[in-house]
Amino acid sequence: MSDGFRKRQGRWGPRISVIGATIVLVFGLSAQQALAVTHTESPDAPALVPGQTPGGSGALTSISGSTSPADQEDLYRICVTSNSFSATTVGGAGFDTQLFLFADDGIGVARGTVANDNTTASLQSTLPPAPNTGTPSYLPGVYYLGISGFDHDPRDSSGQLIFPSVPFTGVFGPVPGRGPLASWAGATGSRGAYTITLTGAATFSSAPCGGQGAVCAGPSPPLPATKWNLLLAHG
Ligand SMILES: [Ca+2]
Ligand SMILES: [Ca+2]
Repeated sequence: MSDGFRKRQGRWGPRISVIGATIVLVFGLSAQQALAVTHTESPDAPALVPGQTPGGSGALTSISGSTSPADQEDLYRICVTSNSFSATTVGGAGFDTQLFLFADDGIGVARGTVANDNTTASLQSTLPPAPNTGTPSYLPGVYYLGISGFDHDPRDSSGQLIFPSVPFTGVFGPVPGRGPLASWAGATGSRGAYTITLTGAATFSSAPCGGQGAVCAGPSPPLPATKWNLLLAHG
């Protein structure tokens, strides 16, 4: 090996390492970004099961859409992957939103799981991660995520509110004994464009759901209302 080669190797060796690390970093980020899905409503999402199903595969990080006087609510079919699930319109909407999560019981029935109208600081909404980390609260599986403007609420087949309506800042489980989602009704107020930011979610066709079936089969019992009400009590 000539002295000239050693000098060239000594000069370029670290740079090649840096370039290689940069390539790995760039391609690594690209692979991660490719797994994240952001969904835009198209056409208008239905109000009832099965809702609209964001396509693609991998983590679902946001859903954007809109409501209007003729389009009071939207429902999306998603996969909840863990207790880290959360959904929020804070910073993502200019109107008074409400968010609702329903568990798919395996036969396409949407059972109330958790709901929020307002955060303590805004008229937008947040469904927080599950409060009891010791046991699964969000059984991984298929869920329906609903959004509406205040005060248009989901109801069961008897016309009963599935979730408590007040206080507006409450994070509520379903009212005991209420049935699955059958209709929406109530006051119609401000509507508009929204972006729901998600964590702990994936598209319907992704693991652990893989489309209808698999982990999603069978009942996904909703968290007892008291669990969520405790969360509210503890802020
Ligand atoms: Ca819509
Ligand atoms: Ca609200």
